[in-house]
Amino acid sequence: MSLKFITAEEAASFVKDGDNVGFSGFTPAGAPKAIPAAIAERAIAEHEKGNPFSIGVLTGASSGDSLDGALTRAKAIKFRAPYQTNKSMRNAINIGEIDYQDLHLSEMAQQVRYGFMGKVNVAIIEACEVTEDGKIYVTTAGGNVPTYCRLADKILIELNSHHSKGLIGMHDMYEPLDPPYRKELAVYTPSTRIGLPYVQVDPAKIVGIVETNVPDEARGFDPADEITTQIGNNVAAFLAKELKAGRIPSTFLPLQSGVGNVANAVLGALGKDMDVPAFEMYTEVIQDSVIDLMLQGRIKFGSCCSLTLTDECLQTIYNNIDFFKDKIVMRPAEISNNPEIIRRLGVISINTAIEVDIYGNVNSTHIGGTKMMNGIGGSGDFTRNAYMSIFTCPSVAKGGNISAIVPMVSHCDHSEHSVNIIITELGVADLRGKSPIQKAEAIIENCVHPDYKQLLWDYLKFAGEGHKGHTPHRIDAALAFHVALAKKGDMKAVNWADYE
Ligand code: 0RQ
Repeated sequence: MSLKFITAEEAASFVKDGDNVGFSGFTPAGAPKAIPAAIAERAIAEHEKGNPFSIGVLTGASSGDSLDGALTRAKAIKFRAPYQTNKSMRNAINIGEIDYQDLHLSEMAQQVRYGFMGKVNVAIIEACEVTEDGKIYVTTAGGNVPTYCRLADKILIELNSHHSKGLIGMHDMYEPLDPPYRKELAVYTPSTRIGLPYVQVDPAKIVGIVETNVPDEARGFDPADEITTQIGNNVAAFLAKELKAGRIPSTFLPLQSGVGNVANAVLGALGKDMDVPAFEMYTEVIQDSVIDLMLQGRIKFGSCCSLTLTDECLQTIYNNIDFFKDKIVMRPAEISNNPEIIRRLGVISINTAIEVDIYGNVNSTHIGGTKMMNGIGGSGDFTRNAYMSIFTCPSVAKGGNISAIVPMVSHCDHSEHSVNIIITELGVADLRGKSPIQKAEAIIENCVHPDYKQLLWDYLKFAGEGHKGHTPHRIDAALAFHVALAKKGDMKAVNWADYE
C-alpha cells in the first residue's frame, strides 16, 4: 500500500471528542508537535460553536508546549497521565480543570494494556522514517510507542525531517507479554538489546502522514550555581568513598540520574571527579551533561528512554553520529525504567527531592502537600529498586524561608524504606543500617541548613519525650513548619512552645 500524506488539520480531524490519544515521546523529546497544535485549534473552533471537545492524553512522560501547553490552553484535555512539566497544565491540574493521574512511568504501558485507562483510539507518533510495510522508526524517545501503536485503531505519523535519519538503529523497541505469560527481560548490561530498531504496525492502520521540520522543545538548564555545584561535588565524593570502601565494585555500577537543574549539575560534577571511574548509565533521560561526558570519555554507554537535549546538543550527536551510534540505546519506558532490570544491574539512582523529612521520607511531587509540581516520573521506579538510592536537594528553597528538611513530609512519594542517602550542599546523610532515630540524627547533623538545625533538634527531642514509639512524632506538631509557612510566610516562624 502507499503512504498517504496529509496536512496537520486533516490529521486532527481523525481525533474525536472523548477519544483517548496515545502520543509518542518522553519529555519534549520525540513528542509530536504539529498535529497536537492542530487538535488544539480544532478544539477552540468546536468550543466556539458550542460543541464539547476534550480528549484523554496518554504519553511516555511530559511533552512539549505545543502538546501539553496548547491542548491545555484550548481546554481540550479531560484526562492526563503519567507525567507533565508544563506551566499551563500544572495550573489547570491544580485548579481541577484536568484530571491527572501521576504514575510510575514504567507502569504506564502495562496499565493501558490491562485496560485500566480505557481504549486507545488514536496513536500520534513522531518518526524519522516510515516504510510502506508499516515499520515506524521513532525519533528521540522510545516512550510508550509499541503499546499505543498496537492498541490504537488509527495511527497518525509526524515525519519530522529536522531529525537525522542517523537515528535509525539507535532504538531497541520491545513490548513484554502480559501476565501470566510474561518472560524475564534479558537485559544483562546497559547495552544489551532485546528488541527491534523499529515498531512494526499494520500499515492499514496508518491513516495519514504529516511532514514537518521542527526541533524538539526541550529547554536548557540554569547554569550550575554554587549550591548545585556543591551538591554535585558531595555526590561525587560520596561515590568515590563508597568505591574505595568496596561497597561499589571496582567496575563501578550503572547510574540513573533524574531531570532538572540539580541533576544536570550533579552529573557535571561526577564527570569531573577523577576518583570516579568512567561509567555507564541505565537511566530514563539523557541530558546535555551526559553528551559532553561521552565526548570526554567519562561516560562509556547510555541506555535511556529519551535524548532530552537542547537542539544545539542534539546537532552535536547528528554531526558525530558514528561516534554516538554504539554509545546510546533508546528503549520504551517500561524497559528503560523496568524494576526487574534496575534491580539486576545494580543501578545507583540519583533523584531530586522537593522535601525530605527527618526520618528519610521523600516528597518529590507536591508543593505544600497539595499542589502538583510535575509528578513522580521515573524516580520511584529507580529508587525502590536501586542498588543504592540517593536523593539530592538544596537545604533551603525560596530564599531560605522554606527548609527542604521538615519534621514530616507533607506528601510522601518515596518512603524511608526505599531511601538510602540524602545529600544537600551541606553534606551527606547515610541512612543505611540505621533506625528511624539514628536516621533523624544523621540528617539533622549533616544536611540541614544552620537556620533550621536547632528547630529540628528541638522537634526530635520534644517528639521523643516519654519515648513516643519507633518513629517519634508529635502528630499535632508534625506539620508545624508548613503551618508557619502558610500563616507567616516563613518556616523559621515555628514556635514549639505553641504545641507544649
Ligand atoms: O522553583 O522554579 O519557582 O524557582 O521547585 O526546584 O531546585 O530548580 O530543582 O529543577 O531539579 O526540580 C523535584 C521538581 C526539582 C524535579 C523537582 C521549588 C524551587 C523551584 C524547582 P522555581 P529546583 P529541579 C526523572 C525522574 C520528580 C520526578 C523525577 C522533579 C522549583 O526534580 O520533578 O524525579 N522530580 N523524575 O524553588 C516549595 C519546597 C521546594 C520548592 C524546591 N520544599 N517548597 N518550593 N522548590 N523545593 C525524570 C522523568 O521522570 C522523566
